[in-house]
Amino acid sequence: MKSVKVKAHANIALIKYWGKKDEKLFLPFNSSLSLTLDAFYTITDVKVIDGKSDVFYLDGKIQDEEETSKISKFIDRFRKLSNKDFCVRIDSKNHFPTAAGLASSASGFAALAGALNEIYETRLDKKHLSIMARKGSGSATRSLFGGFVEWKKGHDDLSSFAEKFDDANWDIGMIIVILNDKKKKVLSRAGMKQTVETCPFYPAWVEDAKKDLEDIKVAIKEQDLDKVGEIAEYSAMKMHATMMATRPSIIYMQPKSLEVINMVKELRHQGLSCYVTMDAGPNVKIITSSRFKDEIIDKLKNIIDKDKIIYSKVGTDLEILERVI
Ligand code: 2P0
Repeated sequence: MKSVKVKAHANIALIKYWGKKDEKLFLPFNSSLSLTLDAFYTITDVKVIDGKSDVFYLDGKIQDEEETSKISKFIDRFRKLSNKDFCVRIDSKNHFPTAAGLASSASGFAALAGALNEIYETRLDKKHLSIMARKGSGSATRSLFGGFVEWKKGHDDLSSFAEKFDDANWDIGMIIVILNDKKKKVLSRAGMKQTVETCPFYPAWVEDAKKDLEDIKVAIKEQDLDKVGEIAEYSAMKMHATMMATRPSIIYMQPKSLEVINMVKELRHQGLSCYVTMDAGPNVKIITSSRFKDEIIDKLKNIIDKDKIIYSKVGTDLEILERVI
């Protein structure tokens, strides 16, 4: 029986993607740039089955019709491209809390796209696979690659894709502070739409993101942790400002998030290189390096359970773990 097992890592944007120009094609208003994380990943098994509909297991639980039909629509793209109409059973396991603002959809759709490319023998190269993954979830387009990854916004289906910008073969990593691993209230997709439609500052966000992207690319090439962190923090805080200035306002930050942010600022004042970024949830990610991480984690332990603090190094490209075709 044909089967494939694929691993893809999560990514955290340093220059954030927030808002779609085209909701059907998942074309973003601005280009983004992320760091792939080693400690958070999805492993997806896909097997050919005899049935007339796909079967979808997430973290060991069979998914209902609604969830399965979303995935089936994504699989249909591969069925159409390959002219093969067989159905599949998917077993996807997230090695981190789902929907906690840690972008499990990114590694999830990246792993799924990688597995479907094998099982349907569509032979898409990484660029075209990234275009496919994008249509599952925007941020998934970046999770096919390790290191620093740029998602070029493009202007149509074929020009919007991600590619590796830099291997990140230097001492940079992230401390993930998990403040809430429950499903979030306002999903990113709805939050983005509301921001585009009602935030009066949104055009400024789009315009400013261009410069942030150019600046961070220079900082990455210089392997300058402080510059990279400073620009990333700026991008994240601007994104949260646009979310807050919607009608009604969207506030992902919680009191604990602010406590961590203030602690990071204080540690920075004391000379440690550390900067925050946040996504569509209350969790805080601290951009730092192995040199500073222990000292930062020690401080964090005063206010957060130690099992909710995870240091991650840089993750690698999508990996095919097993392939029986
Ligand atoms: C990012 N986020 O760049 C931004 C920053 C959250 C905040 O991409 O609608 O799951 O599937 O394209 O990719 C999370 O949103 O949204 C996200 P869809 P996605 O990582």
